[in-house]
Amino acid sequence: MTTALIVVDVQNDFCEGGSLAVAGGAQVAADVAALIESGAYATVVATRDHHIDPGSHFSQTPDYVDSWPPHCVVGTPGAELHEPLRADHFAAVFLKGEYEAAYSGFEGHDADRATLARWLRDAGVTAVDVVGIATDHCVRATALDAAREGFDVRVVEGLTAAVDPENLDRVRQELTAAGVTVSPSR
Ligand code: VGL
Repeated sequence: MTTALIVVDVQNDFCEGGSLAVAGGAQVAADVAALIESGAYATVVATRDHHIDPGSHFSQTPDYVDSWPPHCVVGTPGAELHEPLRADHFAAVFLKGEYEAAYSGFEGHDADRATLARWLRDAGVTAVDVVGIATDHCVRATALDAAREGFDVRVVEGLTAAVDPENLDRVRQELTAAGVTVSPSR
């Protein structure tokens, strides 16, 4: 079994100081960078929110459920990976959401227009560990799609940060029901 690490949306706008800051985001960036540098995974990929004009996904009066303050706009610092994460930590980066909301990394594409599912299969990956931001939105959606695509999926909750921690019980149940393992740590 070849397990890849999928690092979801650890971008400046989702970390402290960003336009859609999620508490604990910067800690996730530091911990995930250390994990990658430990060499624990032979295959590591990232997803990035990559908005140009995503319609009603952006709002000046966001409900923080279906609409959000503008974030991760292409070409702005908020769209960049949060340090100490760097592009060269990743074998491929999947961009999503140019003109619509795209919570799942499986909606994205890399520089060669490969989808995440295709790329992982071509790399011989059968299992994925999913970490990143936000547990209750893009991590959730990416993990659910990974399970639908037939991968063996684990969410490492201690390496994620949630928009609303009150969502976590529901999200854990939903993931578990879909066959995803949720573990506190690696
Ligand atoms: C996300 C809210 C809006 C995420 C993205 O990365 O989880 N959350 N857009």
